[in-house]
Amino acid sequence: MSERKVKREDPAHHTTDAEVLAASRKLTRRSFAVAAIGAAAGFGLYRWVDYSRDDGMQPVRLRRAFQANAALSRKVFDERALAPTYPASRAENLRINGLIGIKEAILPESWRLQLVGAANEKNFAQYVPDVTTWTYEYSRGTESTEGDHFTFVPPEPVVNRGDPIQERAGKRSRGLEEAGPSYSTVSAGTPGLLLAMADITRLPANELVTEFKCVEGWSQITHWSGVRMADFIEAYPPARKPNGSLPRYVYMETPNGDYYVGYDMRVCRHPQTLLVTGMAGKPLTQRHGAPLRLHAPTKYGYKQIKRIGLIVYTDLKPDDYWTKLGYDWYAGL
Ligand SMILES: Nc1nc2c(c(=O)[nH]1)N[C@H]1C(S)=C(S)[C@@H](COP(=O)(O)O)O[C@H]1N2
Ligand SMILES: [Mo]
Repeated sequence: MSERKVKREDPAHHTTDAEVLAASRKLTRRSFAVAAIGAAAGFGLYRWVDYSRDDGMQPVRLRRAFQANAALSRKVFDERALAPTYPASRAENLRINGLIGIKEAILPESWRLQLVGAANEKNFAQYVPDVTTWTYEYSRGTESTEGDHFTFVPPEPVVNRGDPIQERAGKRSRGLEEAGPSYSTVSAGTPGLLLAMADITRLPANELVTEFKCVEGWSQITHWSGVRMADFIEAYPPARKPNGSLPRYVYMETPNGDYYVGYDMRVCRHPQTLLVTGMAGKPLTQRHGAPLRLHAPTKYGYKQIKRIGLIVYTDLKPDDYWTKLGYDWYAGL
C-alpha cells in the first residue's frame, strides 16, 4: 500500500501528516481505555436488547448509550488523528451491510457524479446548468460480480407525499426509506458539474488498509483503493464566500436520494478519507457501493456512504440519514 505524504501545508487546519501521526500515537492508549469501558458496558446491555432490526444499525435502546459515548470519544479520537493501518495480508472480505438507496442495480455507464458548489464551475467542460436533469438507469436483471450477488429489487411505486422536492417530472420519489426525504438535496435548476469516472480516477491513486467499524458492534480489516477526497477537493475546489471563507460542510447522497450523509469539511479533507473505487485489489461491487463510495476510517460505517451520486459543498449543516434517526452526527470512533 502507498501512504503518500502530504508535503504541502493543509490550509484547512495547518497540520501535516507528521503532526497528525504524533497526535495519533499520543491518543492511542486513551482510546484503548475507552474501548474497554465501552465493551464492559456493552456486555450488560446485550442481554436485554432486542435485535430485531435488520438494517445494520443498533436497536433503538442502545442509541442513548451510544450518544453518551460519542461525546466522550470525540475528545479521545480527534478528527485530525490518523486511523491505524495494517498490512494488506490482514485484510478480510468486508461483509455487506445496509442497502438503503442501492437496492436496484445501477447501470455503470449511466453513472455520473453531480457536484454542486464548486468554484468557477462555468470554466469547467463538465459544467451543466441543471445537474438534476441527469437520469440514472437501473438494471432490470440481476448483477453478479464474483460472489457479490446482486438481486434486483423492483423500484417502489411513485408516491407523491406533497413534498415539492419530490416533484421531479418523470422521476421516482425520493426519501421513501425510514428517515424520509432529505432537506439538503438540490432542487431542479441547480447548476454544477457532471463528472464522469475518468474525472475522478485521473487523480493520484491511493490504497489504504484500515479497520472498518460498524456501530452495531462488528469490525473488519479492509483493503481500499481510490483517490483521496482531499485531492478531489483540490481538483474541484469549493467556491469561497465573499469574505473568503470556505464552506464548512459537505453533503452526499445516493443517485435516488434515499441515503444521505453530511460531513464536516475537515473530515473530507482528512488524508485518509477516500473516494473508493476498489476493494481487495478488485473493482468495487455494487453492494459495497460501486461505482463510487466513501471511506472515512475515523468514522463509523454509517458515515461511509455507498454509491455517491451527488456531492454538495455547503455552509448549512446538511441533513444526515442516521442522525435524523437518533445517531450521533460525528460518528467518531
Ligand atoms: N447507500 C448506503 N450507504 C451505506 C449504508 C446504506 O444503507 N446505504 N449503510 C452504512 C452502514 S450502517 C455501514 S456499516 C456500511 C457498510 O458497508 P459495506 O456494506 O461495504 O460493509 O455502509 C454504510 N453506507
Ligand atoms: Mo453500520
